[in-house]
Amino acid sequence: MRQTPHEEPYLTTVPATTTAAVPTQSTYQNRVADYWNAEENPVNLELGRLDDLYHHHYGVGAVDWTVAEESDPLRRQDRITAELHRLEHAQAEILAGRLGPLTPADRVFDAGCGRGGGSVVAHLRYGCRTDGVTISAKQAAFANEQARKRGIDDLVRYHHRNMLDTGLETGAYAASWNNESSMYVELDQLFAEHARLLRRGGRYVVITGCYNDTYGQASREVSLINAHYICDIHPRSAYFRAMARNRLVPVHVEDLTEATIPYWDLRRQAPHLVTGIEETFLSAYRNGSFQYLMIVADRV
Ligand code: SAH
Ligand code: GPP
Ligand code: MG
Repeated sequence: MRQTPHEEPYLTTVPATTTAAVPTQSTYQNRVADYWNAEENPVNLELGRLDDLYHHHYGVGAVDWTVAEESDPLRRQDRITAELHRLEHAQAEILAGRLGPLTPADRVFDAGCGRGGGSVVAHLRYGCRTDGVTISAKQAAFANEQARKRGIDDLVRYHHRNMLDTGLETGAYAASWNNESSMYVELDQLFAEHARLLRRGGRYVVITGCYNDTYGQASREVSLINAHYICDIHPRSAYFRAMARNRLVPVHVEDLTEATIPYWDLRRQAPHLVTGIEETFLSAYRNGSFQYLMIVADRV
């Protein structure tokens, strides 16, 4: 009997487990996992709580500045929280919009999925089946619990794995992405894994902070951001070199730097949410050493 695409490869080839052993994990990756297992910043949890879409990325688009002018202090806090969430959600939609067209029969791979918001956004838009991978066991468990509460846990799944070595099925994915997670890994290894997982003609999208080759080497601000998140921001050029070496051919490149500055301008004015990294991001963007970039590529 012919099985539906939904039943077919998924249940047999993608283990439902959330805590599979993470193979070949370096000491550095253990420290990264420690960071994300411990992370409970209000700027992430209070925003996510609004609609149970938990994002670990920044926002894009124009700010509604009336939120900061609100006279009632508690109401001002709430309105700023909601506005930042709206901008982070807009970022997720921009990325998801570049993955398509996709159908419910398609599978997508969310590399470095955080608490899972991006996969839910993609699923709600296309009905596609998603596999998210995070190096943090706690995040994978949290994201799976969110999917269960939404009743989509048969289609939206999260795995505690290394995105460089996922164990997911070769050539089974119509689209894949890294949303602010590529600065934790060597790009050649990362893109080799995407190229393996994507079918020919599949779509890859990355949104990232990168340092600007025209500035020179990494600036002081870029180094401070690296230290803050325990990451290793790559130069812009490294993305294109590594894509070219791994069968990923850019079809669209968008500098989102101008679009993300208003988010940071609002965030720095939110005492209930700031983490202390806000001024560094603003300086990095404004002195030209750092860029917020989206690259869309085809797997050939
Ligand atoms: N893409 C998500 C989360 C970004 S935060 C979002 O947009 O909300 C960065 C994520 O990268 C974290 O979830 C962290 O666990 C993950 N990460 C870092 N190194 C990783 C690795 N080697 N394998 C899998 N996930 C990794
Ligand atoms: C977003 O996570 C930040 C990262 C994944 C690391 C670095 C990203 C760059 C673009 C350089 P978050 O939402 O947990 O951060 P925060 O707690 O500051 O909101
Ligand atoms: Mg955040």
